[in-house]
Amino acid sequence: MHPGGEIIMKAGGSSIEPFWAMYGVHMQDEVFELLESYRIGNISIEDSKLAAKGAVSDPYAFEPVRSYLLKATSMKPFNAEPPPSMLVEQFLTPADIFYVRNHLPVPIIDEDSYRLEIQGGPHTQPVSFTLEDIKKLPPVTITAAIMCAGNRRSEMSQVKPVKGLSWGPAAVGNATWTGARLTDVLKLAGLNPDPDDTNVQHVHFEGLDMDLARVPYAASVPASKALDPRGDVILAYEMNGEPLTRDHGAPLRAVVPGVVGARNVKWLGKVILSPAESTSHWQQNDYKGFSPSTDWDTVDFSKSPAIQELPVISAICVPVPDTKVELKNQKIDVQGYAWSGGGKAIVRVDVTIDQGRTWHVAKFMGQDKQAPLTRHWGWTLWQATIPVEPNTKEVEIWSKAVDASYNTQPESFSNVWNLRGVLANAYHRVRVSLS
Ligand code: MTE
Ligand code: MO
Repeated sequence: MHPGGEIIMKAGGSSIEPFWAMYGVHMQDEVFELLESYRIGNISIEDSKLAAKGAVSDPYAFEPVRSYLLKATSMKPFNAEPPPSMLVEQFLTPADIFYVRNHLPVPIIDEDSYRLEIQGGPHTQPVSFTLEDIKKLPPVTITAAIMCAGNRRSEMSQVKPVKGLSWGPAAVGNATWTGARLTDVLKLAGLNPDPDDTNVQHVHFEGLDMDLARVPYAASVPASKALDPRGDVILAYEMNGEPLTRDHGAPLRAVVPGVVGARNVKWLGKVILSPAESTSHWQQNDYKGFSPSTDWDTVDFSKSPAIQELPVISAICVPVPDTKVELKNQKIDVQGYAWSGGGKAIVRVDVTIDQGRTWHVAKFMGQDKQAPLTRHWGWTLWQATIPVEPNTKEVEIWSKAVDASYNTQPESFSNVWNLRGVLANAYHRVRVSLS
C-alpha cells in the first residue's frame, strides 16, 4: 500500500537508516505515529553504539544554494515553490524562483566528462555524445510552461486527505528552453525511426539522479509525441537564455512541452527507444488518476494510464488568499495564470466575484503570440478589474480557463478528488476581505 512499495522492500533485512536519509519526506509526526504501531522493541544501548559508528553520510550534502524566496514543501529531497504573487510579475519565470521538484539528491555532474547515451532499440549498441556534440546541432528555442501533476494539491486535500507533497498553486513556471531537437540528436546517432515502427512506441528518458539501488529517476513519453518534429521535444541546455541551473537539470534536460512535469527529465543521462513504456516507479505506480471512490485498499495502478498531457487549469495569484485588499475606484484587481496540456492555447479566462451570477472576461497580459493555437506550450497571464458593490466586506473570487478545444475546468474538487491528489484543476477560489 505504500506508494514507494518496491523501494521500501529494498531495505528489508538490513538497516533502514540509508533510506531514511535519502527519503527525508518521512520525517514527520504522521509517519512516526504510524511506525509506532509497528514497534517490536528497542535496540540495546550496545547495538545502538555500534550503529552510530556506521552512521550514514547525508546524501544531500551537495545540494545547490537556493533562493530564500522559495517556500519548501520538503527539504530532502528538495521541493519548493515561490509565492504565487511572484509568478504574475513576469511572463518568463526567473530560474531562481521557478518551482523545484526533486525526487532524489541533485546529482554531481562534471560537464567535461558528461555523456548522453542513446539506445536505439532493444538490439542496438548505445551511442554516446558529449555536451559539445549536442550544442553543435542547430539550436531551437521554445517557450513552455512546466507544471507538476500535484500543482494545487493542497486545495484538493481539503475535500479529503490525499498522499503527496502539499503544493499550492505555484508548482508551475514558464520559461524559454534552448537546446537541440530530440529528432536531430537521434539522427546524429544514426536513428531515424519510422513512425509505424512497432519497436519504437515509447521514448524513455533516464536521469543521472539515482536511488540507493542505483535505479535512476526515469519516465517515458509516446513516440508519436517525441518523434514528431511538431511535438517540439528538445534536449535543453539553456533556460531563459542562461545555462541550466543544477536544480533544473544541468547540463541537459528533456523538455516535452505540453506534457506533465514528471516526463521532463532533468540531468538526462540516457534516451532509449522502446516498444514499451518505462517500467520506472514514476511511470507505473505514480502520476496516475483514479475515481474519487478508489482508495488505498482498492487502487490498482496498472488500470490507469500514466498522465501525459495535463488538463486545462487556471489560478488566481493576486490577490493573496485571506488578506485585506484595498479597492481602487471600488474595483478589485485580479491576476493569474492559465495553461492547458497538449499545446492547446488558452482562449478565454472567466472570473466571478458573485458565485457565477456575473462572469468577467479577463484581459490577457502575457501570451506567446507567435505560437499556433494547437502548439501553444507557454502559459497565459491574465488580469481582470471587477467592480464591487459598495459596503461589501468580503468576496470570493473564482477563475476558470477555456482552452482551444473548449475544454474548461471542473467547478469543484469533490468529484475529481483522487487519492494521490493529482490533476487538481477545479475552479480556483480565493477569499479576501475588503477595506
Ligand atoms: N527529472 C529527474 N531526473 N529527477 C526528478 O526528480 N522530477 C520531475 C521532473 N524531472 C524529476 C525530473 C518532476 S515530477 C517535475 S514536476 C519536474 O521535473 C520539475 O522540474 P523543475 O524542478 O525544473 O521545476
Ligand atoms: Mo512533478
